[in-house]
Amino acid sequence: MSRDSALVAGKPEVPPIVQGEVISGADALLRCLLLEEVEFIFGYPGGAVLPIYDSIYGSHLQHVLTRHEQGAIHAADGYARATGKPGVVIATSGPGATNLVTGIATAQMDSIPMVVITGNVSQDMIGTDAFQEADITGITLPITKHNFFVRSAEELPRVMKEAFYIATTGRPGPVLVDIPKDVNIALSPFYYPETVSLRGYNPTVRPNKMQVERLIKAISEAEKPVIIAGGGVIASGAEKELLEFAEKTQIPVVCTFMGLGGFPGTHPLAVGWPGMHGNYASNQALMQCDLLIGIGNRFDDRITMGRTKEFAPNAKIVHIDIDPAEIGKNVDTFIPIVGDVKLSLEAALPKAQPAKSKEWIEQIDAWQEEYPFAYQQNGKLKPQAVIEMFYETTNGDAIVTTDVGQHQMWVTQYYKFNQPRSLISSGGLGTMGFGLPAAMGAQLAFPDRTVISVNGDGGFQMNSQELAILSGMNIPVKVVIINNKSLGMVRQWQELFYENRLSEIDLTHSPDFVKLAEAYGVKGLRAETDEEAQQVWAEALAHDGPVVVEFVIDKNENVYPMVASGSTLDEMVMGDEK
Ligand SMILES: Cc1ncc(C[n+]2csc(CCOP(=O)(O)OP(=O)(O)O)c2C)c(N)n1
Repeated sequence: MSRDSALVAGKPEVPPIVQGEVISGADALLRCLLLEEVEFIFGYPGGAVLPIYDSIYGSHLQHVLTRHEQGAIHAADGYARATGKPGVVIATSGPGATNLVTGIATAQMDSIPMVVITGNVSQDMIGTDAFQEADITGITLPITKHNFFVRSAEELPRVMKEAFYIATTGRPGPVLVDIPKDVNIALSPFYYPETVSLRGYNPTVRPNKMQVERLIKAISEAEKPVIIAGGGVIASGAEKELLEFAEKTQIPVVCTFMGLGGFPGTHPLAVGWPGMHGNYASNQALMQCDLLIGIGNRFDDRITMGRTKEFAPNAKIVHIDIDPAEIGKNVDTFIPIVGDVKLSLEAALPKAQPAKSKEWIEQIDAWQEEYPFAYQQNGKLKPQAVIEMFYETTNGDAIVTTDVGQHQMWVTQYYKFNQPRSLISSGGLGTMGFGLPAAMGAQLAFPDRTVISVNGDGGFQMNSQELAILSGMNIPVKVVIINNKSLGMVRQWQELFYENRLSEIDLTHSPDFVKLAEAYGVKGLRAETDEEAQQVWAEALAHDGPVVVEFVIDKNENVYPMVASGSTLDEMVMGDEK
């Protein structure tokens, strides 16, 4: 291992790492992180990880002390989604470890690479209900790509090497490494392996040539082809290949929520995004197409509406995915292609020919024109207009994180994502409390970009304590609260499907968000009218530190269009606007 590979960007030189040197498990862990070129580690200390925190003291690693472990893991996740590099988080045993669970499940559902380090009690105490003991490998088994319990300081470097390898290869995901306290203290010679070889773990990255040929033939026979591009396009860095493939074959592209930005949202072949709150053209295109090419997507029930038999009923389905378990999981697949999305598109590109799709594209364009996302002005501050203002004032160049709820849908309806990794949102798990800490991680990775964190008044209050970090480290996130004084998305469902019996959604008794921001040392602004919105937003953008901007909107605003649960995609409720 060369000395240079142990350098961390922007940091003073790390002392040479000498193979075979006898050091503690905790010191070995730190060296592994430096060798993996980890830039930031988000975490929270405690008894079981004190040896690690002692090693961190004075080290070259940048540790971010969040105010809650959940803040730490979502921040690491936001860093990973913004950069494509693994996010790293550390927590102590017991409650520290269990506070990570929601964040681990969030990363797992969206295939985000993460290395999660937890401490545990000493091995002689395991299983005795010792103070702050929790079986975190048992708890996280179903929500990690893989997890490790480290038994000796000697095996720690190999385990760390494997953890980074598993997290970042194949279908990415979170890997947990649980290290008991005695391992952190024990001394052992440090050897960091150069390579990893894991029996039974060998992701298929190259697609089968015959299946690629079948795809090319299916395109030549199709008249109404559609591509549905998912998060796998972004994970494999295949946006250029997808653009070339779509242009060459003249196939319109629908992006899933996780795929937004994987294909430019303003491109003439871009249709929009499908599903429960997606646009009419995308949903019609999926229902009427005769060839559906799924690329790095998973036919989630927010798109199929769980009515998998009635989904794309006339289409031959092609499914390209690195994870063979995804193929045929939700929909019957005509042509399965197991492989890395980028390599699969590269294999198809030389043979790709234009499809007979001219009339089909005209039909989709007509749908887009007739049924765009639309809203009516009614004299009140409109959340849709606020999001449009974000898009216009940033030229679509910002990284936008969201929380979960109505505001999340408005962001994806009214902000056009043209670049990958510019939308950061919990798609699969739908985790409230995600948006603010994720923005912190993204902004640390990209200090010079505009990062906007859009939150509801409910979700914001789930991790608002992380304002302390924005303030303390002067991380210039523009934190937005779309305040409808309620759990808006839940209210919408109760209004539409529970005869307006509004049960436990009232958030009137929330803090004064401007004062709360100020209490943390963050600038706070509020807007209740269009005019104020323009003014305070200009002020927020001009401010070079963190800022909280509250936009007070009508509490009865709903998200449309909508496909009700249990309906099919062509049964859309268009709302007042259409
Ligand atoms: C941790 C968590 N708890 C509960 C939910 C269920 N849920 C989904 S949306 C929503 C309401 C969100 O309200 P708010 O944050 O104010 O955003 P809005 O919908 O008003 O934009 C709730 C409670 C969730 N997604 N995550």
